[in-house]
Amino acid sequence: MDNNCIFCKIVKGELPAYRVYEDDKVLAFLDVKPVNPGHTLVIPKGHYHNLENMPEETLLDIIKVVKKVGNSIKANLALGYNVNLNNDPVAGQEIPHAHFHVIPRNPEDHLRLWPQREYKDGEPEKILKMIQIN
Ligand code: DGP
Repeated sequence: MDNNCIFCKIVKGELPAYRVYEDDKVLAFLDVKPVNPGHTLVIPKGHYHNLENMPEETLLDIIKVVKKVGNSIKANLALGYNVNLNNDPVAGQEIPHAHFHVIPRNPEDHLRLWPQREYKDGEPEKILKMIQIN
């Protein structure tokens, strides 16, 4: 737990939240500024900054809850959903307590996500050398 962390305060019940699901390790609650209604954040109850800091068992606990939330959204609210984790400030992470966004999607939301681009000649090979895992 981090006493200055908003999400830790939500876990402890010191700040209010609309709780979609919780168990002893994971909490899912409505995002206060939803992309679409039902936009849910799934967080570990323990304080971890980002994906790399989280133990694999914790990640497994969380992804199971992401699936539960996704199932409920698809059964009751939307045709599908996006799962997103903004990892680090440069990627848009504002709250330094790792969280998955589960965002309900319907055709009429007209949301267009990623702008896309083409690779230049030789670029994929160069990038692959940088990030390939051996
Ligand atoms: P990110 O940019 O990935 O760190 O997303 C943070 C999300 O958290 C953002 O969509 C808004 C949401 N949020 C921030 N503060 C609160 C809060 O106090 N309560 C709730 N329910 N959501 C919050």
